[in-house]
Amino acid sequence: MGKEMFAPRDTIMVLLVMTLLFGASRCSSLLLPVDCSDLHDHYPSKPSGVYTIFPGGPISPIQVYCDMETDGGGWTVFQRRMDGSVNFYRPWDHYKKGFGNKDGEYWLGLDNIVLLTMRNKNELRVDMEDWEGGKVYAQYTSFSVDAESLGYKLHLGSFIDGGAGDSMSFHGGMKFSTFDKDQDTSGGNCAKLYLGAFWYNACYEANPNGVYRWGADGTLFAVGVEWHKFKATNYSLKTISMKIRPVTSV
Ligand SMILES: [Ca+2]
Repeated sequence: MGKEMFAPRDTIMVLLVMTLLFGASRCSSLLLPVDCSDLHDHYPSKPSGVYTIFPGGPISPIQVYCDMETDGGGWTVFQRRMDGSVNFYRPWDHYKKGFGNKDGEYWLGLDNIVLLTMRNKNELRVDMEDWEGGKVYAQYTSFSVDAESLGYKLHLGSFIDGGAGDSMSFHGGMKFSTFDKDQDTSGGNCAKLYLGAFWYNACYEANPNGVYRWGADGTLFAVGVEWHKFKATNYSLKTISMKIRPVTSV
């Protein structure tokens, strides 16, 4: 009996866990991580990579790239540019739902970003790299995005400089704009002018969803993947990634 008990008991445990899993109205953070930070808390040795998270509950899994290295790890990446393989000049519906490849370039989708930032206070980190090997970042003490009915308005906290300079505060309080939905504060259409999609003001200091170009290029004015406080106008970055992580209460 002593020998036999082991396997059946494990089976019963698995069944019990499955019952809890599918019967629960709220997801368990241990079994169904809500974000990369949750995953990192429970499995600290997991490397950076693509994981499944459940910010909208157990019936709506999404795949995302988790940065498990930068500043202690646990970052949920919602935007990433690295090689120009994905076209980011896309309409509203694409920015709402998300597009691209999770192990490469992608936009996670505004609805997912809303879900990820509505529950807890999150910080934002933007890592970027130029074509000369320079690596810098910009960080913000809080980051959240309102629902679509409010235009996906951006809320940003205080800036912390990691060498990039502050090119994002200019976009705080702005609604999101794409070429087919102009919610910027300019008389023109910023998304069409600068071939991107963002929380445009009139128009931008950061254009992370612009056209991927190989460094300095002024052929078309300011349409690149730009961060003005770092490399000024007409310099398209080699990489940029935008990531969030819950802030532990202070
Ligand atoms: Ca406009």
